[in-house]
Amino acid sequence: MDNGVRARVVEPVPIELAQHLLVYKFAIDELMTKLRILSEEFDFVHQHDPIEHITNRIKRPEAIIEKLRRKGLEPEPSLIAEHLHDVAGVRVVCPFVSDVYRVEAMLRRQHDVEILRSKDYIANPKPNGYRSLHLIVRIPVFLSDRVEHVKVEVQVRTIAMDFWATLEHKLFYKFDDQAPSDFLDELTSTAHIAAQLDHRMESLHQRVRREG
Ligand code: 0O2
Repeated sequence: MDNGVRARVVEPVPIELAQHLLVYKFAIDELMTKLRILSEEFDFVHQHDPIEHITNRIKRPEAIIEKLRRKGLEPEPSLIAEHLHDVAGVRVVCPFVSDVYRVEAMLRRQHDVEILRSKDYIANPKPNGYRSLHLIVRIPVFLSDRVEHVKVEVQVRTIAMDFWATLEHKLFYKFDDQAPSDFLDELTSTAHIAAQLDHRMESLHQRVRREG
């Protein structure tokens, strides 16, 4: 039926793929537990919790298939582990910029967490002003008959960075990648304000630690 509305074709998700994604859920569960322990223990010892909140997501099977196709690959479960590193995603939101690096350092000290890649968009923000610390980590998941080493993308950012990125994502997608340049300039300018806010809050935080 052609009624002028373009239908979205939804491909069925192969059972094999759905089953394959289970291990990414387990990797997220393991990492969430590690991060919760670090948060609680650091708070107990230092009376400061470096983690405000943590969220996670597993990439939708349709998005996985689409990303593999974009890379010129067949949607084979066996290709996912090698070619995609953001199937499992964990986002750690911290109060202050120093906490972002503290969380990174604590993860690096865990012997069973391999840091495969680190992209510091705080030291080097994206041209649109996006800031966050991105880590690709690999952790062992102990299954009934084997151990799988699973990649997880960890984004660590402050509340201000998260505020900006969440709203930028909402606003930008309204334009379907065709946002006017003055709109983009204004968004970038708000990112600079968020960065200044982080800087000032960090100064206050350091002052409280010295004088408090
Ligand atoms: P979602 O739904 O958050 O997963 P690759 O992942 O290898 O294809 P690259 O360049 O290595 O691409 O990834 P990058 O840029 O290090 O990180 C991609 C993710 O960071 C994005 O995931 C977003 O979550 C976040 N991100 C990167 N740039 C921006 C930005 O300008 N604005 C916002 N709001 N978020 C950003 P996805 O896959 O886009 O979506």
